[in-house]
Amino acid sequence: MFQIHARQPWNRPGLPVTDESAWVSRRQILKASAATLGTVALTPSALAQDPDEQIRKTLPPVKPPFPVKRSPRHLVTERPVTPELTSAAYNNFYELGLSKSDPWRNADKLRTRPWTVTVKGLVGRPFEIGIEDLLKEAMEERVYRFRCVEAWAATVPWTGFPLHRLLKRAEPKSEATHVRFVTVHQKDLPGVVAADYYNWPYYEGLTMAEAMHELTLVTLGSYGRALPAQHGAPVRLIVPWKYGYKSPKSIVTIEVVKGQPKTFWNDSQPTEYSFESNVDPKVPHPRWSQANERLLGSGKEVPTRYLNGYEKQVGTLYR
Ligand SMILES: Nc1nc2c(c(=O)[nH]1)N[C@H]1C(S)=C(S)[C@@H](COP(=O)(O)O)O[C@H]1N2
Ligand SMILES: [Mo]
Repeated sequence: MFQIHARQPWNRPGLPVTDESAWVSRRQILKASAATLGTVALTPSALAQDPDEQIRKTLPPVKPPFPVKRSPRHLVTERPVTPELTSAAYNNFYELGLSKSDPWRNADKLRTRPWTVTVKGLVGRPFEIGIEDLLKEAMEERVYRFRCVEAWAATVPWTGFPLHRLLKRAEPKSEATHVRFVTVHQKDLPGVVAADYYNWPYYEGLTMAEAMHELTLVTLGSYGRALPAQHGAPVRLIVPWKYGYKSPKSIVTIEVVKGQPKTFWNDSQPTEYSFESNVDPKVPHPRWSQANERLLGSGKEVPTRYLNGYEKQVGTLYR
């Protein structure tokens, strides 16, 4: 698999390139051998080394308000939901490290309490909301396709509520055109320390129409529990028709602005990651095709869908 957001030669870190697909297959091999060996493999030390057990430990316990009711209007029928442990073990969250297994391995390093989200900028009523109050909002579970620009894809049940609820509460001014999002800045996180050539904290943006769209989800949970660190605890955005980097994790600021805001990946590699970044099989990345995608879990290759299969809902935004 290609190294996705590969650094340019002049800023490439001196880190060994971690082969993420090797991790996934190693996990499968370990599981397979454990199954073959039967009880022999289930000694306490073998169990402690079982990769699934290690990953499971990073998942928050299920407690109220989770799980919440799944929305029948937001389902994915043509592909299976990605197994929870597969999603939890293969992530892009550069603050927690640059390889796919770093985020879950470093999950305990992200501090997620206390947590406040500030909604500000060109609004009549700026406000702050604590994580305890965010968790009191009416939420639903939505199963969405998820597509990383690296050409892997997942299908994930997310729990949350539409971003437009928070934006309307803040009363955006008429001159506002865009919304920008900023991730928490914890300077001691391993990826932030290792990749000091990036412009931390991570920041992203959407047009006002995209931000106000019903599909754009303030996300507090996944797989019927609170978000684990590696998925962007305690609160992230999910924008299912765009490449994954348009879905910032661990958000602390939502700012309504005038003019297109700068974004982390576009600033870092402008020729490779555009502001819009809609999923589109016909627009190749400069270094690889986007015609197909690989489903996490099965590894099956399937054709990429325009707007990640959400053309019916969001197509009018781009015509
Ligand atoms: N703060 C922050 N948000 C981020 C990223 C990141 O490195 N930092 N990576 C993005 C990318 S490239 C992808 S593909 C998705 C991955 O989300 P997942 O790991 O929950 O599947 O998160 C996005 N949000
Ligand atoms: Mo991504």
